[in-house]
Amino acid sequence: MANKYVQKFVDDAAALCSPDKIVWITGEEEQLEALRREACATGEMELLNQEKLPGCYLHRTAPNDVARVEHRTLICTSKKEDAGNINNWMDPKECYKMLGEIYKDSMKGRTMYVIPYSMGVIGSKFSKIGIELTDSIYVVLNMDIMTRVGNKVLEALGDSPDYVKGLHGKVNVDEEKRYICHFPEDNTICSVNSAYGGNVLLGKKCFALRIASYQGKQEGWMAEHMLILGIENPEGEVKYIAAAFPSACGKTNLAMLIPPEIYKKKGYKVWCVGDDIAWIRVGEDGRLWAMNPENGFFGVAPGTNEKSNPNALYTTLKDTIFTNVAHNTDDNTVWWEGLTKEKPANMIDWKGNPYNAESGEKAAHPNSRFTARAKNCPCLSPEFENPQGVPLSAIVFGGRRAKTAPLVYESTSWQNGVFVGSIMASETTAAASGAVGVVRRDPMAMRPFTGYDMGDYFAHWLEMGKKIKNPPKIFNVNWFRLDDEGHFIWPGFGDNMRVLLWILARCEGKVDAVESPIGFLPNAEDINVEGLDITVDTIKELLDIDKEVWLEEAEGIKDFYAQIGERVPAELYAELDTLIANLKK
Ligand code: OXD
Ligand code: MN
Repeated sequence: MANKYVQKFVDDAAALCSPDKIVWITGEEEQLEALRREACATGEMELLNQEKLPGCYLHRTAPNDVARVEHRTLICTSKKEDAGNINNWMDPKECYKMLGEIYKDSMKGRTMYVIPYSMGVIGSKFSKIGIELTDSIYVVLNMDIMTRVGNKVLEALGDSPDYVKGLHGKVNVDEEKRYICHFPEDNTICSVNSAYGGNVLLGKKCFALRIASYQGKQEGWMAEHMLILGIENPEGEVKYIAAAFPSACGKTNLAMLIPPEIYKKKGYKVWCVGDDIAWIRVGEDGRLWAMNPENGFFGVAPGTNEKSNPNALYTTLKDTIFTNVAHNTDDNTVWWEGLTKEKPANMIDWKGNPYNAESGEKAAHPNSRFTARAKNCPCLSPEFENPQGVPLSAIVFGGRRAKTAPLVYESTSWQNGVFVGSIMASETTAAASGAVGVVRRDPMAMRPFTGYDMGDYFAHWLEMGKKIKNPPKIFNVNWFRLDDEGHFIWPGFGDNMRVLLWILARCEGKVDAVESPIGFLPNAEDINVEGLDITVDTIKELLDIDKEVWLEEAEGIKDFYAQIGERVPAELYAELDTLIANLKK
């Protein structure tokens, strides 16, 4: 007998959407395999070359449905001011009414799947349970990779009402009626008219960030858009870092970093705990502990290759669902821009048409994805399944800045670190549509993912600081500084480890730093350049701070704080004043 609250949720949704059939996902391989076969029979997925890519499938979404839709993502709190100025808001009653009309009978002729899933190890007291109802097999199969699904989750839930409700309906994938709605006060998510991962795998951005950030505020913990990695030194000690970067700034690459030769030889290793989301709590030892609530990677395919991220590439070689990549029809495998220098001769593009290399079009969509199991990742941390998570030595913020931010700097306190996170920003690149070099403010990389007012979110960070006896140090990095010709100065990728090691040395009190108007900077000599073709002078250039540019930056921050509104804590305005005073000294 199912949990009565879950049963009611399923009954109510079925009465509204009128599916022909309801199927409960048990988590058993037999059931999942039957669904894979069904999806291949209907053309929803294609089975790829089972020798080269065992257990791998290709899926294409509708061309109008290839990315998250921030402008159609709503936070529906009873008071508008609780959602804040940065989120889109709708009155919950009005929103439920609007959605009811869209859902009405939308699953006629379809099956509704009931997916019980756990964010985090099943049964851990830090994990949380969700039930997603969906009319998409693709969603079921992706959720099976990204989360822990099935009967075991229902057993862990028992007769508790404490779970997050999620209702996803493809309806007719009409972009004019596409909405991703969150009701944080009801632990409810509704997603309609999309079948693209970020909008429909409700455990990910919708639950593990938007709803969970709200829960964390109520319950005294944090849900963050952060990767988690461990660095093991030659003595076998592992130190953990959580890092927040805006979407498309290389979180997956950093999380799966391969150490440069000089460190590998000495016995250093890097372990991936997570590449996108961290749930963070204060442990009994007064430190911060982080866990990755996900069970897989929903990574951007283009740009992933042998050099940029061999671990990710290896992870995708089995049990993976590829979405909107190109189909290499010569050997029934997949391809995307940046995978190899040479393009395969015969491809079907992401829209399903024969690819013409002369067209100048991309064969794979720039936001094409792989959904791959964490357990297939060669550098997955042995602590991945630890129900306690891992203790954090450092928190790192970062963005894509051509000039402003130095390679790395350290905040002067927790409060100053919260300020550093709150002023995070990234510049648009030529690769994205729109103007180049436009600054988008993205505090803690959470702009699209905070389920409540951004000012309250900053206050929550400050509040957490008061509860942490041994807080991690907070840093900011920028791998993307450009020279006057527009070339990246810092090599990036595996060499980012050199900066992470300086960060850990600071955490352990093993290295000095220099004071600057924005925080502590490394002595250039302390960033190891052995084996690189750059010199200490280049590091000096990377650490240079242009006070004029920073004063302009301070104006931008002031405007952004004003846009967030009244709830920006006074402590952060005080930090801004100190920054300006330091710059004018
Ligand atoms: C993601 C994102 O898909 O941040 O992880 O957009
Ligand atoms: Mn992300």
